[in-house]
Amino acid sequence: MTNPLYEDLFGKHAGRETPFLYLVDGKTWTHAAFLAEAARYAHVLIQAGLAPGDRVAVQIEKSPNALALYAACVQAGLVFLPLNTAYTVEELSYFLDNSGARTVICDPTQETALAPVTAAKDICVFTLDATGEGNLAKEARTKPDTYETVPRTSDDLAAFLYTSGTTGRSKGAMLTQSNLLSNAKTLVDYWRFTDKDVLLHALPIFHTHGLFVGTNITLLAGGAMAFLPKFQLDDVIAMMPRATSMMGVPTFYTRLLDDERFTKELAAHMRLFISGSAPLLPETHAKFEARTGHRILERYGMTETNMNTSNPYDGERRAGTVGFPLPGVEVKVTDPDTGESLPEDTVGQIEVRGPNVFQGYWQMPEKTGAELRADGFFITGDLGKFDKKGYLHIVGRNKDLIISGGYNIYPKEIELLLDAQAGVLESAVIGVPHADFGETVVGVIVPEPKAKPDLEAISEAAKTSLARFKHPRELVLVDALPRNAMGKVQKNILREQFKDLFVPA
Ligand code: MLC
Ligand code: AMP
Repeated sequence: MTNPLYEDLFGKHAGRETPFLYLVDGKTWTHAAFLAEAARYAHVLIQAGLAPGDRVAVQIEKSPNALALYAACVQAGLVFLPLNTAYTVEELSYFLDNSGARTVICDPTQETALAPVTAAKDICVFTLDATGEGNLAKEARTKPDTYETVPRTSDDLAAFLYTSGTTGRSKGAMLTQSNLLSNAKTLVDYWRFTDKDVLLHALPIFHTHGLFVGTNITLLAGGAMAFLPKFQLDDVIAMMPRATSMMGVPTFYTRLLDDERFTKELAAHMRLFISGSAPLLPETHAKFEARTGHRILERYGMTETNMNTSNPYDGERRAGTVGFPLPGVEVKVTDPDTGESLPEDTVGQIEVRGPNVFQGYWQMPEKTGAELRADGFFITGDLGKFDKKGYLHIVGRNKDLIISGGYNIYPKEIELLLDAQAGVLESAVIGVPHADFGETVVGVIVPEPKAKPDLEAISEAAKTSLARFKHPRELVLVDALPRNAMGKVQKNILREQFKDLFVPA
């Protein structure tokens, strides 16, 4: 096979006039229409001078066309680099610099804002919006609807996904064709996906969950998706009767449970509900079962590794656990000091090895070396333990990370911004419980002596630099930060102090 990822996900559907995407407005995209659009995009990109291995940065709204761009990149041997639509121009500028992408595809409304950045870096800009309009689509209309697939091997890079870091600098996780394909194959079997499945897809397609887990599995199994622009309750409820399965972050499930239209009858025909990207509270699991009779299947993954563990399809789906290592994936819990494996029921750091594990961080050998051991085990930064029955429990994180509505937020990035503001001596950013997002961001600020930092001006500064989901939802002033004997800020004390800010005790 000359391009395994393309052939297994896309190519094998060539000529199929069967539905692939069901849209909210009642329209349907067949596999054939989808592949033709992808082929046209591939022509445009290659004619613009891109060569196999080049990165293509993409920051556009979710749509069938946006997904076709993923297929186009795979077919043309380009490295797909999707970016959260919430990222600011400042953030995007970093990703372009770091990745060396010579092409960016953005929404037409963003072209002017991006111009100073793209002109300075001599980057080629294409536009594409959620309705399939923009200069990329316009050029594509004149192109043939087939494209000769560019040969690639399993070890060639297929995608870069950026993930933030504890130092405040995002890292490009390099994923090969086989990283993606091996995981998709495992999950199709484990979760029993077939060509009869219609996945209710309301996740964004710029992260592992919506792009690789949801989409790759559906394509590999030959099924279809009810493809929603985003998680919007009315649409989810309206489209559920069409679907057989759904994947979501815990916020999806708590929002559904808060809506009385989400009944046992509405969910009765569903085969499977899967949750991941953030901890699903056992309470949500229990409420969901009481309402619908379904036990949500929780699994655990990461940008760097795709999916690592899953509760079983048959057998007990244990609330508060992320199940067993997937076939072909090794998971161990180790002592952070010695790296030795720990016995069951003992908390340690979670390490993962398998064909799913990425190749390293783009041009960051030191960071790669610190997290990816020479023997292939990746140190996830999550803390957990195996119970007596072999289920993995995630009990915390060894990395300073906040997960809000399934988005990862690294406090350091926000602290650097807060520290740079007038009147701020230092700051600590923490995650506190939040009913909708699970956790939300709070900035704790120590003013310089006699200074009175302007909190509104600080919030404004956050707006220009940081994506909205990273903004502190509350800024509080304190006299000093609690520190241990080593001088390290004790965030656990701050988290305890501010735990009732959004969820009153
Ligand atoms: C949106 N906002 C968020 C937010 N999402 N703020 C904090 N955290 C989030 N996750 C902002 C909006 O910009 C808006 O700002 C305000 O919060 C309220 O918006 P909303 O309309 O309520 O939010 P909504 O658009 O409905 O989005 C919420 C969400 C979405 C949960 C549906 O964030 C989402 O789809 N999350 C999924 C993330 C995901 O796919 N993670 C997978 C990562 S991969 P304002 O200005 O109006 O106040 C991974 C690996 C693995 O982790 O294991 O899967
Ligand atoms: P990301 O870097 O965005 O891919 O997020 C990966 C992180 O999300 C993991 O390291 C975990 O901390 C967290 N995560 C993913 N799935 C789960 C889950 N089911 N339960 C708890 N945390 C999870």
